[in-house]
Amino acid sequence: MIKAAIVSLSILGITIAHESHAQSRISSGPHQGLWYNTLPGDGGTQADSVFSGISTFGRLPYHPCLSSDDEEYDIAFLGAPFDTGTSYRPGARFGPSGIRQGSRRLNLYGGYNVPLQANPFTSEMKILDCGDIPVTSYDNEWAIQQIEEGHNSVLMRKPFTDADKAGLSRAGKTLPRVITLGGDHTITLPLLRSINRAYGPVTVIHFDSHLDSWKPKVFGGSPSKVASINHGTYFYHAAMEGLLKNDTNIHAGIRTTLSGPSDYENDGYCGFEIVEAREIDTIGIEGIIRKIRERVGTENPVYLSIDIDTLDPACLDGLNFIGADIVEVAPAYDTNAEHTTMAAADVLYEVLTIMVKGGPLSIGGKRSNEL
Ligand SMILES: *[C@@H]1O[C@H](CO)[C@@H](O)[C@H](O)[C@H]1NC(C)=O
Ligand SMILES: [Mn+2]
Repeated sequence: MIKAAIVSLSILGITIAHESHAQSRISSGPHQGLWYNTLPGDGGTQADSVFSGISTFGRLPYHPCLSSDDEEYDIAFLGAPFDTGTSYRPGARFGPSGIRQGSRRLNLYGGYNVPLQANPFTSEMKILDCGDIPVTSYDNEWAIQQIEEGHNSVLMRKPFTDADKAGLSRAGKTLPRVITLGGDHTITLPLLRSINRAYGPVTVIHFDSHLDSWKPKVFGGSPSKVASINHGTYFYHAAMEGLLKNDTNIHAGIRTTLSGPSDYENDGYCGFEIVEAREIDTIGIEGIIRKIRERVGTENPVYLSIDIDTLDPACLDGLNFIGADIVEVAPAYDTNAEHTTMAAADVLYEVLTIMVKGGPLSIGGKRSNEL
């Protein structure tokens, strides 16, 4: 569906045709006809090829949401360039810009997702790239607070499409969805704190090869309170803070070494079930999908967190996703061919399509297309 609502302004004799979020182009003057743009999102740059223009996620329009709230949206991409919670190789502070670079070609042919039978770039839902949360790299405690407040500011706004107003549910608050570009995995703690302020405890699906629920004394040694919050422990803190709905959360793709079997016990205490990577050989992909679906149910508000070391959650269409992140993309260790950033962008394209198919959120975080 092509977006309607073309607003024409006449300013000093110049006519600007502005299509609300799909595309814009030079429509008058001596160069009319010289430029063209047939891509379904161009970041407002009027670039006519995937290799030109300023990078936004999927060439979506950019709006600096943290400095201005005069643009509404249903789904916002938001960068969290933080990597000082990393145990081994830092560099994910460059993840947001890397993923945007890797996402340039997502809608080269129009963006229609064949298996999911939807085009997230041409739906009635409005999707923006809100830029990055400014995050200090000198003070983790401060940075984590910046991420929580930055995310919460973008989350707690009236969405472009009010699913409740359309009579789809009782009156109440309806929120946009935020997809966060990390950042190392530590960011999921402040993101869940922000989500908690909107939804209370949520269900988490976590794609990763590592548990990330380690007790601080096991992972990192915990010499201080600040050090105890890192990319191996944030789920432990999230569970202890009551941010997770116990017994509904699940990891998929686990293939980590442990300090011992007690790490799995502690993980269960934190509220998770585990799908190990090797289960692909026993129960297969279908079995894994079934296990995840049975664990989370179709009604719980689900937060999706994807560590780039596991891939492709596209089979999870139909769940009630209220937000997501992708983390640990460190372009410095990528190949020159940008394989990792492109893979990250592709994964988010699947997530975005699933969210768009669910429709705008309604009260309590229910997707309106399922009501
Ligand atoms: C979560 O549920 C599990 C399994 O029922 C239980 O063993 C564990 O103590 C619970 N965790 C918390 C933090 O309440
Ligand atoms: Mn992780």
